[in-house]
Amino acid sequence: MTGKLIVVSNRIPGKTSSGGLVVALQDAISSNGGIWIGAHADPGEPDDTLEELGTEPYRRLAFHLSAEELENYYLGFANSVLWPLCHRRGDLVQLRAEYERDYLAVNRRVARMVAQVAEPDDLIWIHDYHFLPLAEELRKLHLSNRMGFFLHIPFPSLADLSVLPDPDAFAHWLAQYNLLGLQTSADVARCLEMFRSDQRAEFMPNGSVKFDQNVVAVRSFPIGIDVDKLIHEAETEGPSPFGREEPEEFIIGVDRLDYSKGIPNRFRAFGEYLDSRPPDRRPCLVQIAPPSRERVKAYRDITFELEEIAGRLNGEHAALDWTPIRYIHRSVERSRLARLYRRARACLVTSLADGMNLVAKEYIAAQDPEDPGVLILSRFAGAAEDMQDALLVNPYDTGEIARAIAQALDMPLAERQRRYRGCMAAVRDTDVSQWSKSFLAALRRCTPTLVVRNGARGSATPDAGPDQRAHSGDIYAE
Ligand code: ADQ
Repeated sequence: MTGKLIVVSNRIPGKTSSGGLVVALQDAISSNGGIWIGAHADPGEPDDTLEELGTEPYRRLAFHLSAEELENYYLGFANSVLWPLCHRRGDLVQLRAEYERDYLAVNRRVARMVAQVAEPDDLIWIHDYHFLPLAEELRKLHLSNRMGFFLHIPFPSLADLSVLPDPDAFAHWLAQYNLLGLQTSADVARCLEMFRSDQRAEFMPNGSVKFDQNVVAVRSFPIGIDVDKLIHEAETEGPSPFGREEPEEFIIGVDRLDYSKGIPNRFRAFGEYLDSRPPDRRPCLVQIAPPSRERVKAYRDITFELEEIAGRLNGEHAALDWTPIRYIHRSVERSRLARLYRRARACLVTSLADGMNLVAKEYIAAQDPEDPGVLILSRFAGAAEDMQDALLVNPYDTGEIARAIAQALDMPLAERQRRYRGCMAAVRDTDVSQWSKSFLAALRRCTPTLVVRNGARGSATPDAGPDQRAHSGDIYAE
């Protein structure tokens, strides 16, 4: 008998959220009185009170973060330590004692609030790097529930982890879950390498990891999108998303403005392509990049850098009736985005590191199968593991990206269709409802952790070994 599902993530869906992850979890969470717990959009008193945001179609409960917690836990430890560390940017890590202190304190407080609503048979599914130590804190409160964790961003390498003030804590936090879900098999390999190098860990015959007295299974669950919904949005006729200013031929880039997305190199590569293009070709790069985490310096720096590069390239190449880079520094509504994807001859995803990258999947799903555009995809995005039919590029090599742009714009129809079919099969295989179902099925198969009041504990996870690959949201790492 399984009780309700409790989902914990930093962001809590709004009343009318229709993102893929929200939709995918809706059924599981609405049945048996499920609950979604997350941070309130407004800062407030850091007490142990959960505010009810709504009960339909499931309960949404929010905790408030104080202004100081927002600074230290969210912008600090989560986004200025863990985010750069997991995206191979140790140079951007900002270590401050108060960041770590408040990260742990928020996790302790959230654990107390989860404990207020959790019953013994409930499944608890925790999302992302904001809550790595949450299971450990819940176990300290004697919760023996099945707990699963899904990391949306890349799993760090051992070398990256050594940047942390207490690298051993990372493995200990993760070992308190029953199931660890990662995006790709490369992430699973890095996670297992971490456990292999840790004397406290022991490998079980089924590949699960015994750590202290707990057993944790590590598996990849590549996340995806709500494929049919995206196809529907892309096929729905509507006015041109550009109004009267539709470019003849354009390439699209859609990202949160984040240094991990490799946007400066994308602009430089487009500049190199413009230098070498046939004179009669005047494509545009439409880059949509809403600001993100602007209070962190690294994010302000990249904003200036991009404005500078776009300004320079437009200055060099523009004509009175042609602006090569159209850089839109805000969000675009989803149905419009789907129509933009469909009209774009190519999509540029040039992440230097990326857990999955849903834009790559959205672009493919939005294409017209008879006349599809081409996905140019960084080898360092998790999506590349399954989407081998994309034009794969090294995002550090601007010459290679420039050549891929030329190849995409000149690609014969038959090759475009073949590549589209290969990518679309991967997009279908990892549909977000499949992703959430397989994660929850694997979590249900785990045996709950035994929590003994003197602190000793143990569990067993018989079926969820690391080799069984599940195939795959749309809550994303903000
Ligand atoms: P993100 O880093 O935010 O997510 P991504 O996977 O590309 O990256 O998801 C972004 C989502 O936001 C997509 O659905 C996209 O359409 C939407 N979006 C981005 N820019 C937008 C804009 N200007 N207007 C409207 N919508 C926009 C994190 C990880 C990823 C992982 C996801 C899900 O960093 O690697 O794929 O979580 O696990």
